[in-house]
Amino acid sequence: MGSNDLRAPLAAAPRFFDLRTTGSDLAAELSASLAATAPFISPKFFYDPLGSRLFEAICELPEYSLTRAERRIFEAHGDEIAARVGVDRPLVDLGAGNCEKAERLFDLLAPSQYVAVDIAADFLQERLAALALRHPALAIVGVAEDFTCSLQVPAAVEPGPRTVFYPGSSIGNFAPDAALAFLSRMREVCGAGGQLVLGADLVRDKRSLDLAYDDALGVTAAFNLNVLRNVNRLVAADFDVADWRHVAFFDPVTSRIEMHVEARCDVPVRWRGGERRFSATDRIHTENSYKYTLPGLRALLQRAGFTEWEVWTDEPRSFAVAVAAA
Ligand code: AVJ
Repeated sequence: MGSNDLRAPLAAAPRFFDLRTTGSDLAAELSASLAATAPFISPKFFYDPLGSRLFEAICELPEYSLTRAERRIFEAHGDEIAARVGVDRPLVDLGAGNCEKAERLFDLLAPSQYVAVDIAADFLQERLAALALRHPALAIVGVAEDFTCSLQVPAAVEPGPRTVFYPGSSIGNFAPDAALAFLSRMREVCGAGGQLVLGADLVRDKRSLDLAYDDALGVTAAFNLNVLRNVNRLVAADFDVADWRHVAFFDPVTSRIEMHVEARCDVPVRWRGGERRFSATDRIHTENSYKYTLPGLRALLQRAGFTEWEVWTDEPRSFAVAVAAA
């Protein structure tokens, strides 16, 4: 209609599937983990809307070099990576978050379909709507699910061979046995002839690893402590964030970063389904982030059944991107 007709190009709305377990399953899981002898909160509970944004802020921190290191590897070796991965395949992005990493690969990989999977349903849906406007010709599928429990792909996802994209060293959240099981499942999702594109943070000096998870601005502290607010919302708990402090360190023996929230004083906490008194210095374990060596990474891929792979690293060898054939 005349001069008002300045519309965005027509884009098919992303199809969206919510495969999350019910809220009551999550609440039961949380309640049990808070009551455990060694209390813990799964890192998947970080990603409420504020937590997703705090994680984006972490990726901008000078101390948290992972995201930039990975991006530089894709910039420097994109053509070689694309040559191994192949074009015109469905691209299954696990833990898609703001979808920026995958979007940077669209030109190289020319995916036949983009499948973004994440536990943060609202955040994902919002980012996919914006993505669809920038890529009106791309078929986009959003899947909200807790893929750490069970990775399912809806029937709307084109069959294999597929490219499974698991960047950012999120594999580090899994203990070695669970990482192996999860990689084996990713291999099935790839299908014969498909490829896994995996990012893994590498072991380096303890000081720089400690700082990456305990930055000077306290952004990681806010990200970690915000989990208590999400718990308050999910199980009607009465955590007061001010009673807790952020603790994060690299343990060279287990080769992992551990994050905890630590009670500053004696605090009683109640939630729907339980209650517990925490004493000063008691901790709740909120995250592990395993760091790999190159031989360790190759051994893991092999044990998960991948047949061939190629690994690229950045210059100080702080991060690795592997492309592995299913
Ligand atoms: C999203 C799991 C890769 O372990 O580095 C960042 C999450 N935690 N800072 C990581 C995180 C604290 C991140 N992963």
